[in-house]
Amino acid sequence: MDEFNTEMIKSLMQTDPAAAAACIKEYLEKKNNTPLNIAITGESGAGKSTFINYFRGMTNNDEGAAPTGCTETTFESSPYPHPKYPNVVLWDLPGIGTTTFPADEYLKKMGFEKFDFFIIISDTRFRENDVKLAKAIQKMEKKFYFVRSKIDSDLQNEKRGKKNFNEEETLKKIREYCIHGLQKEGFESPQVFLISSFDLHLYDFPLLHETLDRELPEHKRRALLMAMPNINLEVINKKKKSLQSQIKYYASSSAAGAAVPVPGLSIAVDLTLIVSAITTFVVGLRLDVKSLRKLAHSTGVPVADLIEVITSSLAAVEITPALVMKCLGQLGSVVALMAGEEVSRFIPIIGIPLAMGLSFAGTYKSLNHILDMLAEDAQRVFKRALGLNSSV
Ligand SMILES: Nc1nc2c(ncn2[C@@H]2O[C@H](COP(=O)(O)OP(=O)(O)O)[C@@H](O)[C@H]2O)c(=O)[nH]1
Ligand SMILES: [Mg+2]
Repeated sequence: MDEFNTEMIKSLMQTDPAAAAACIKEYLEKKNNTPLNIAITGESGAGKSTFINYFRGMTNNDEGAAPTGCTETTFESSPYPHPKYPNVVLWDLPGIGTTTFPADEYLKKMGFEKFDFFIIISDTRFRENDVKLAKAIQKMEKKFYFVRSKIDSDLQNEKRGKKNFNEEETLKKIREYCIHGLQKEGFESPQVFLISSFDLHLYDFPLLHETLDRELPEHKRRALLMAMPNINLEVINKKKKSLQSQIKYYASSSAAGAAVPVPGLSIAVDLTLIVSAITTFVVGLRLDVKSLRKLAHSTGVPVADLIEVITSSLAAVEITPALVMKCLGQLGSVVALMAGEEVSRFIPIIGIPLAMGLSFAGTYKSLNHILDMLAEDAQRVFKRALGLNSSV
């Protein structure tokens, strides 16, 4: 089902709650698996593969990383799915300069239709090939974004040679130089994003995310957001809000497919669904063990220091039904089962019978409470990681 079919769910809830639960689950799964295909193009050595790796929360040396620092020999695009969100795929395109194709031919060979947008990377000013490509992409009614890479090394070089080095001014100079070059090639008011793939939280990468977020179709935004590294507190907060908006579905499905009575909640809920909801939160907020280890590695902050600031018992561990049972049991007394405003509004819409409604409200409140705790943990981890070292 593409859209949430409230009427169908409502009648199913009365006749066959388990089928209703399955339907809601399918809806959630589909919504969480929206494909997003991002094409990364630019000349050989521009930093495409490195960007693809760091965007996916990897380093150039990780298993499954796109090979870097090599001469491009094959004329093929390679897909690199995000390790946590395989619906989000970054495509490593060969530099158009390594071929003899004109831009439109190149795009056809790359299968341009499947891409949601293009990122054109250059580690210097944009060259003729980049411009031809951008114009061809425009003609095919697709979006493109100019990214100027390796800003960290520009800044370092500039610092070395100058007494009164000013970062802001240097950035402005590079930006203007790129924009000016593009204007000469016939782009009226081009936008250029300055980035360092090793430090995605710095320079213009956050702005690139904001821009993409604004220009992508509604249903694709979530896919991009969840795949984004935690570059700032705002992204963490947006992830929280996005996860929050799905809790009502988890809760209604869990109540409808009721199975296990949880101590303290005094009503039956489907624990596997709650486990899966919490796992989604933990992974989305990058509080799983693997993400924390990677963060520790890239920032040089020991993983124990990151774990130290975590207060919830659900982060940095494997989420099991037993653990969730324990946590919900403890929450049972804390979280009132009284339905909040959003809860009472949602229950009649979806047609949940009263007894289930109680369990819905319990699950809803508990999941909200858990998400709040996890989002706070994610913010603390972010601050702790950034406090001592600047790279994320
Ligand atoms: N300092 C710095 N070096 C980078 C950055 N991105 C890529 N590189 C280096 O530039 C070289 C070429 O990068 P690569 O990703 O292989 O470029 P590709 O040929 O476009 O895929 C490698 O040695 C990278 O380590 C960056 O943001 N900063
Ligand atoms: Mg490459």
